[in-house]
Amino acid sequence: MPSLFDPLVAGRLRLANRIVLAPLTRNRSPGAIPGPHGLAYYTQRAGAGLLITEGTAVSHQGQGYADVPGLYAPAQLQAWRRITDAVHAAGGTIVVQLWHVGRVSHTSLQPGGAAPVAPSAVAAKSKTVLIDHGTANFVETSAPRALGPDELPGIVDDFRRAALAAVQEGGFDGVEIHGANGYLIDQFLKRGANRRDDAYGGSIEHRTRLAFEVAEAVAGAIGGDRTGIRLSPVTPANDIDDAEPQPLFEHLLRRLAPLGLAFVHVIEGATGGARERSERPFDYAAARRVYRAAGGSGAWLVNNGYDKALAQQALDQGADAVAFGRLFIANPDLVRRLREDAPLNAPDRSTFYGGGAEGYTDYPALPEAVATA
Ligand code: 8OZ
Repeated sequence: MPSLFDPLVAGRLRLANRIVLAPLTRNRSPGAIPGPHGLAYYTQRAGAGLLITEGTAVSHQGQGYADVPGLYAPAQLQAWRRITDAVHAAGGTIVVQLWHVGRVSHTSLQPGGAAPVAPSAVAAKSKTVLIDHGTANFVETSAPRALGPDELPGIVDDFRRAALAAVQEGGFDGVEIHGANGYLIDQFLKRGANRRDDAYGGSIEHRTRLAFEVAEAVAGAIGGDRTGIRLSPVTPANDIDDAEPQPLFEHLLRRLAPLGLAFVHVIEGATGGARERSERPFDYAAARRVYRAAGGSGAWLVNNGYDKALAQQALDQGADAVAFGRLFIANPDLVRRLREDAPLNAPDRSTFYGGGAEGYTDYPALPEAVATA
């Protein structure tokens, strides 16, 4: 059985170990341009086998939070390029998370102050973050309008174009499609948000269409072997729900299998919360078997509330790598700390969203080992 510290080949990605930086929204990119401290933040964490960036909007319409970065303007791509160059110089591998929030947005963040877009005109009972004079405030999301069928090719194309720009101009090693946590792709997947009766709503086949078309377009543009996707079968995040997640996600995984993706990244349970939801049971091992039986060879990456022991147990049970969020916020040298069973810094929630270097790049690494003569 591999250990967390063994290397992993995931498609075209070469991971030095199986400890992954989870994608983490930090709201420190004013003007949607990766901010001044992002370079240090990612470079400090380059010891991870793989760094997955924070959610990064594929289009202005895909924006739903204050001060999160994008991939749709030259200045954004240039700022990312400086970060990816620094991560590569530090020996790291980095993919960008492609994000369209759908209905989890606010008119003040949308082009022309328009309503956010969604599969159906059903508001999410959830909040987003706006920043006012440097202070992060949680506000209700705005009522969305339903996307017309003629608009969906454009959204698929936004993901494709962003993926291509990410690797060609941003210097990324690949991308992760954000298909999780109640954002646009997850909104199409799940009945709670998708009330459509066209080719993108209703049956499981129809509800998985957008996720598949995005994955197919991105894989077609940059190669499946440097494309991953993040899924959260049962999370209630952003007011998302589906009463029958098992057949839904097994169908999606069967469709994704032939694309030759580098990895499938699964959030187990409620994002950032309970790993089991008794009201929404899900058999992750069965889903993985379905994916493998359909020929899916992508690395199986798991996430949510892992510590070292639980992570090693996941590898023993067939996962290929484990993504850490909160532990990686507070411990830039998490790989070393886990290897040495060193004490861990505790994350400070009050600096998760917005602000500057504090709580972002100032968590200390362990001192360098003193050479003994
Ligand atoms: C926390 C705050 C804002 C956004 C996600 C991108 O849940 C997010 C997110 C998390 O995937």
